Amino acid sequence: MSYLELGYQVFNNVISDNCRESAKNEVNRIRNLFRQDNQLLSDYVIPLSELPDHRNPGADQQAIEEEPYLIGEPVELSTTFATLIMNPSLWDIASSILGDDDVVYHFSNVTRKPAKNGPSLSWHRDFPNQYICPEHSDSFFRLLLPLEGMQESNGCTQVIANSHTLSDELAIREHKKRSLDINQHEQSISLELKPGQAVAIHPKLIHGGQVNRSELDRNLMVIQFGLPTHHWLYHEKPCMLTGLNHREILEMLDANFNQPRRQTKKTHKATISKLNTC
Ligand SMILES: O=C(O)CCC(=O)C(=O)O
Repeated sequence: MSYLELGYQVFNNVISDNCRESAKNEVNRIRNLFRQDNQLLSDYVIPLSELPDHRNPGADQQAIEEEPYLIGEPVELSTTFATLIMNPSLWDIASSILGDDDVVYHFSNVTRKPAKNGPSLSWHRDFPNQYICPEHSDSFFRLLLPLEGMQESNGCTQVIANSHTLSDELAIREHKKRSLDINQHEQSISLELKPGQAVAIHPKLIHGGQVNRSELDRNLMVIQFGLPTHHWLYHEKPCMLTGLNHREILEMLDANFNQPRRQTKKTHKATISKLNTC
């Protein structure tokens, strides 16, 4: 069964082991840099310690103090991530899910559940979201790409199958009422993925996840793709690549990473050059 029927679809052999390992090393490098100087990365990193206590019961408070939970726009921090999102297999998946060759990048992040202290994630839909959200749910989706195997024990993403079939209007009304039924937990499906696999999630599919108290990290690359549109419910301050297609991103990366003084956003210039020379 496919994306439209179930609300999610798993893809095999999406990225190579090399690419995954490089991305994992970069996550560790960014993590270490954040621990040394969290001001340098404060535009990009949300630490675990900022999450509400109920999401991480019993976590070691000292360990989570300077531990990144979310690394926003890793593509602006590291050429490894910029290279990763340019992988043609990701764009092929985006085209097949959205039913069009003309697809654009919205944003990405790495959502982390570090070994022993990884937090849970409340049930939610990505439509509507208050970050980058087109007016219609059928014009975007998120691709979840784990950087290591993800199982129930290390806090894999969980979904409520078929919960995406309501209308956009109803999804917006439910979001306003905050009325997601948490008993749906009993019907959840754990998306256990092997290294190299990825899963496309429908924006209206309810998803969440449990804490990670295992010895294994779980680092999940989340990438939102969409169809070109001018109709938005929300559109936060975009990343420098937001709204660009594959060719335009290549041009932008060439301009920014090869000649950073010419076009890189002023606020990010120092960070990018520091990270790239580490
Ligand atoms: O961290 C996860 O398991 C899923 C991430 C997620 O829910 C999202 O990006 O919408």
